[in-house]
Amino acid sequence: MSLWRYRDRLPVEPLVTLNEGDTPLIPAPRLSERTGAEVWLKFEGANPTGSFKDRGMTVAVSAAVREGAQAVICASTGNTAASAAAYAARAGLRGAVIVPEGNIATGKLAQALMHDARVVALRGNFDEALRLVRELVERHPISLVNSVNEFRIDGQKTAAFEVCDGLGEAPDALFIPVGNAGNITSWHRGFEEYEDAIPRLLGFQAEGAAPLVHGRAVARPETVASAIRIGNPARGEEAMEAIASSRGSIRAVSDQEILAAYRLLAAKEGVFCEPASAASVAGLLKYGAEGRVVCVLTGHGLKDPTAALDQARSVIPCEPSLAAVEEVVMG
Ligand code: AN7
Repeated sequence: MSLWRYRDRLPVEPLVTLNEGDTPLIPAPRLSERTGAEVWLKFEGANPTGSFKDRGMTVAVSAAVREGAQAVICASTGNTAASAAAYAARAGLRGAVIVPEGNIATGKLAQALMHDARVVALRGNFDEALRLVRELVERHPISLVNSVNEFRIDGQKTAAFEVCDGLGEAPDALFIPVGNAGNITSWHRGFEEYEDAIPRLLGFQAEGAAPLVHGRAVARPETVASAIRIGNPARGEEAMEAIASSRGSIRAVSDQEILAAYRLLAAKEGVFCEPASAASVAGLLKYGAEGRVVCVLTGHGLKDPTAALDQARSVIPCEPSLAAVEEVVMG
């Protein structure tokens, strides 16, 4: 099974696919107990490259192949780069990714390099990278696979279909991290096309990178959640309209709140996501919820081993004797 079971609602044929989608919808008993809501986690880290980006990339790269593109390019905080590199490799296209130097998680960098993309570390941030690739594709026949690409949005809307099919109806609210605001736009489109009630869309940005919360671009965004370190979201206006029409909201969570949710998910629910993904659960814990709610966990925890090792307990060194092992295990 893959998201291509919804192919009648997608604009291209599956020319390039790694069987993405069909990700687990996991009940969260601890979070439910804590909040009083019925909480579910949509674990998008289970996609082939470990993030929701694969949903959009399979459609966007299929379209690029249909159109005869020779290469695909994106600016990225990391996950789009990993996904674009994988699908370009699969398609036999050249892949180029522009990432902010020093601000991309190790796993994502390893993926982009292993999939043999040309990886460019820009001495600038994501917003500058996106501006440059948008100019570049004006001059060359390269397909831009950032979420400004409509095919990306169409692919990513299938997550909403899966949730509605999984629960039997749309949930009351959707908690979701927001960076460039492509994904929240996609979920909105998905719920709309599913022809069911649209849940309240509750988007969360990191405090130091919250342009949509403040209503203006942030020149120097900062957050531990490198995936959403974005100061000028490409789909900001569209997302704000979607949020308003759903009677939802966009709010900020601090890095501390993000990291607390990140640890709680791993330690109490057994679900390991990356820091940016935990912004949805940080929002749930900070602002509360009622009814049946879904938190989108956009990327896998293994993407960012450095963040994990920073947050977790230390390993316990031990001499190779039974007494010593007994003490550290049972003590
Ligand atoms: C784990 O990879 O923008 O609001 O270049 O990787 O649709 O941008 C990643 C974004 C949330 C925010 N969670 O989604 C990129 C990039 C994770 C992410 C988001 C991203 P959008």
